[in-house]
Amino acid sequence: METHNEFNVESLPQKKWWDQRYVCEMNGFWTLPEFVPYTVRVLNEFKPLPSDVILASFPKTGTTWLKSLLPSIIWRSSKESSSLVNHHPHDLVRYLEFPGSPPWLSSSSPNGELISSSSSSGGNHHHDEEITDPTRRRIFATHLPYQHLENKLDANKPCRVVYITRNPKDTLVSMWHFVNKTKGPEEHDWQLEDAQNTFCSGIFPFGPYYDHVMGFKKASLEKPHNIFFITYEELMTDPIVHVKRLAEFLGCPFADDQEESVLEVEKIVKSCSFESMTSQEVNKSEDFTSWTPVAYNAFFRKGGIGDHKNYLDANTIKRIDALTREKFHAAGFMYGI
Ligand code: PAP
Repeated sequence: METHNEFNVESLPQKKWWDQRYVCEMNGFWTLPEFVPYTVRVLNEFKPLPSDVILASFPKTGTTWLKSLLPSIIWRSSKESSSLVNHHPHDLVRYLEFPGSPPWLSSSSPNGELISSSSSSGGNHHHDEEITDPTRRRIFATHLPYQHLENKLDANKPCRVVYITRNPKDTLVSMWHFVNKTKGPEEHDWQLEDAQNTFCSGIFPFGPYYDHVMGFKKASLEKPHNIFFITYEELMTDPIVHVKRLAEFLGCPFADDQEESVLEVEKIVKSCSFESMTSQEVNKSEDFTSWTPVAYNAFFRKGGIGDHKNYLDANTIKRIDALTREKFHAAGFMYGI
């Protein structure tokens, strides 16, 4: 039976994570205060359909990439195939818990594929075009931890979950860049040293990172038919193999060894690559998204493996690696160093 969750921001423990920004604790995980009521709505009201696909991730671990790949794989036979030329991936796949009307209730797009971004500052981009095919499978995204969603994902006929993670040091560096790029003009820079401290302490939006990853990792081992676990590094090293695996897991496999389907997979991988995505006008746009005051182009920076080496000093790497050994390796997950 579902439990009813009652949280209100004032009653939750709060801690500063940077400058004047605070996070509050909900059952062992930290979130932004403005997300609390929307998170409560997800926990109390969202009922996944067995056909739903939920992309789960800790921030900065490959969400945008999978928000391109999943629609390209799942909706590939739809007449209104969602064009990555016209749509920013974050408009194609909405977060469940972000401020705004819940995507599963969207009336203008019954499947929650797309929002209207009429509140964005520019009017010339196509990212506010509507997709109206109601027969399409719904795809949602979330940064919520497995520990919060467990009841929903354990339903009688569970939906499918794809979880992506990324090595902790690149995740931290990516988040540090993102915050400094998107902060308000009145806010101080987020110093890298502060970013490291909050990352390691777990007092970080959606943190602790390690508990987030381990929640989905363990669940994926217990329920491999429902939870697909992949790393950013695996996907980058062998995208063709993993796109095929994803399609199989999602119940929409590509035909075996037929030239046409080989070309189709290659086309999807290419169109979702960092190079292709960053060449699209919609992804270069400095307009703000309608669901968070962040420019569309902020979700693309460098896109690669190992950029932390250009930013973190030896002591920081040692500190994070020690934590990785303690949290991942000791639990049998040999990843992240
Ligand atoms: P989010 O949680 O805010 O949605 P998310 O998409 O998970 O962010 O992470 C952004 C990172 O993915 C950025 O990494 P970087 O800072 O190290 O560069 C971004 O560049 C990278 N990224 C976005 N799209 C792609 C892509 N198509 N292929 C590879 N990496 C990508």
